[in-house]
Amino acid sequence: MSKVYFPTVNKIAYEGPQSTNPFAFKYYNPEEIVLGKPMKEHLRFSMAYWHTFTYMGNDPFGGASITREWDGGDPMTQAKERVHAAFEFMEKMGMEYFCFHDVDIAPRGATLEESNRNLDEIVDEIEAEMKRTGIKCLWGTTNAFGDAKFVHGASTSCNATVFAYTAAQIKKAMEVTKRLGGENYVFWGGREGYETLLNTDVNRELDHFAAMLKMAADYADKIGFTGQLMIEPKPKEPTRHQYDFDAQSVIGFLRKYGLEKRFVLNIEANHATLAQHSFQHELHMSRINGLLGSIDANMGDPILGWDTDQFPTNLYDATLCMYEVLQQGGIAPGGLNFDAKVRRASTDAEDLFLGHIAGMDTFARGLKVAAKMLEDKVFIKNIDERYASYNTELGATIENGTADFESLEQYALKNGVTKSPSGRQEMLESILNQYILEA
Ligand code: XUL
Ligand code: CO
Repeated sequence: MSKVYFPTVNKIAYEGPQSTNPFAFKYYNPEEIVLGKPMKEHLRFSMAYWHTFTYMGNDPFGGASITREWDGGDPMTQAKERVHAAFEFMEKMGMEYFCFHDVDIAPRGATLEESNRNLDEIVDEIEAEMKRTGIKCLWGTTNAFGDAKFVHGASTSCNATVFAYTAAQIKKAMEVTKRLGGENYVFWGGREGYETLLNTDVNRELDHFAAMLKMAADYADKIGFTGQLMIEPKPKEPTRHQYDFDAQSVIGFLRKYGLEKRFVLNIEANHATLAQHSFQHELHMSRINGLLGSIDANMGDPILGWDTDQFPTNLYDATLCMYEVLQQGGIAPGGLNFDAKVRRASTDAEDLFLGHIAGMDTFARGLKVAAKMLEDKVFIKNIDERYASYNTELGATIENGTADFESLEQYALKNGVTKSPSGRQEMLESILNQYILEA
């Protein structure tokens, strides 16, 4: 019998909304059918290896505040303990996916070769645990931002040897993700941005960034990695100006370099709010461009205003997120990855469970509300009516490209402008409330 890391917690079961047991789901009922498929297939929840298994409570003003059962020992022993603790955790949570950076699972070595060897050894352990439990890999990624060599960026560094090292690191992480059957691979440009234009050639850096992505896509094809490749937008942190600012900037960048057929977007709630957007805005912009690939489900704090990566408990955001997902026909092969960490003062191992339960219940409820809103077509009907003037003869000529300035001038001179319909925003927000409360 191997070591048990969470002896005080049993498998988390669905007990329903009346339950007062903190270690039970109130809304997440994995097998419950919503719009023809089980909840768990809609939601595809994933654990973020970094926040759950490597975050020790550090913040800019203080060091570790948390100690874990798997801490201590040499880095490789600790990494192996983490694997076993992580799979025990996911089994108890009933989570079927995880996401990882290369350095979350295995310690960086003194050389690239040593780092790669460490990875291979840990991946053996992960593979065995995946086989034992049936848990799968949603996505892998590379941490090309933490180490000092990435001080000026990775593929956008002014230093070509850093570019080469980044390529090597991505190459290995892609191979590992493929080996683990990862369904996606993510690029978050941790330091791909700039601090001051006084020392930066943005044009050149963007060309380099695109070159790296093109090589990554080519390598994926070469090794037969068929998962989705995804870019995760974020406007700032750590750099003042991240190149992947938001969904629309990334879409423009992908189109400029002809990469839009190979990359989709991984949208994170807290990154959306850092860009002064709503979570739904970023999801919507990605979706209507056919580029919504996956979701980092967390939330920020409007008072603090930085990337706090909290477990999502906002029912409005979760509902509107699932509303976008349902309108797209699902999120697979992406999923909902909890890129979220417990608060620095939530120091018990139990808090890891309670945080995930809170997030899973919130999205389960959001899913059910969104499904009902969609079924009833409440908002859709209203939107259709709002644009009804485009269904007239005049509107049709504008939409089908047969109108020109002369024909429109003629129309305006003859007919003037009719009264526009009311936006009815207050009524619609109140209907949304009604669905959240009653659905
Ligand atoms: C950082 C962030 C990352 C990515 C993966 O803000 O969200 O954890 O999700 O590198
Ligand atoms: Co993220």
